[in-house]
Amino acid sequence: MAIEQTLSIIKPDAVGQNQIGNIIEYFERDGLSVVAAKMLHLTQEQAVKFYEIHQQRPFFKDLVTFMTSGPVLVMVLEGEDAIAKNRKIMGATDPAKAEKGTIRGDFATSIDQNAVHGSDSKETAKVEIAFFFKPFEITKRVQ
Ligand code: IDP
Ligand code: MG
Repeated sequence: MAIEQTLSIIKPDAVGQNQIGNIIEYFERDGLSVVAAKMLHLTQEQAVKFYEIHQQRPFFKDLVTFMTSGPVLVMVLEGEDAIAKNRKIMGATDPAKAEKGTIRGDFATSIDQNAVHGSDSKETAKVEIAFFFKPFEITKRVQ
């Protein structure tokens, strides 16, 4: 295992429910650290580009509408095995299948309004981090 960075987004449903602090606690509790963060209200163009891999899926239009419906918190999380660890902390895409104690199990209300996004591989983490952050915006933690 190695120290990795991954992209996390707290989605408009969870931001709207004032759950930012509670959700970040799940990451920190499991050893992930926030090394970059910004609050954004995604434009239609940004959401389409970010999710372009899903362009052909039936839910694409709804996904873009949802992701542009309110502000999001975009973060880079760092830690041991961060990409897989973040996915584990998030829980399954469909909150009905997500275990209690995972973010989606505890905060998500439906498969489309599912509280958080997380990169799913080393390659996507790299691309997704670069989508939102310039290198100088990502900090080095001293511990
Ligand atoms: P992930 O977020 O767990 O990586 P993906 O399959 O990459 O899941 O899907 C991206 C996002 O698209 C999901 O988080 C969810 O918001 C939405 N989504 C995925 N599958 C469905 C679906 O069947 N209906 C509605 N929305 C979906
Ligand atoms: Mg995904």
